[in-house]
Amino acid sequence: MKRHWREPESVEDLTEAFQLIDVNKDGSVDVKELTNFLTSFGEALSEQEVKAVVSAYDVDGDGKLNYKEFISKLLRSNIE
Ligand SMILES: [Ca+2]
Ligand SMILES: [Ca+2]
Repeated sequence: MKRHWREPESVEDLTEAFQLIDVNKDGSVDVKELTNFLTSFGEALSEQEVKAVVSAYDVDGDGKLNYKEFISKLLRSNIE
């Protein structure tokens, strides 16, 4: 099943996206989860590219994006 990734426009969109991406429900999105998610939307990103995205948003440096990091960074990048 291929769907088109659309830019999240609201906190609700992002919350929904976060829950979809966080497959193992541990409260954070890791590189593997994000790679799988983007691939399912037809985004051909390598693991290295996804890693770069994650580290750009990873405030506390644990290599994963928790909900707060995910929401605040993505919202800000959309507003700017
Ligand atoms: Ca997870
Ligand atoms: Ca983090």
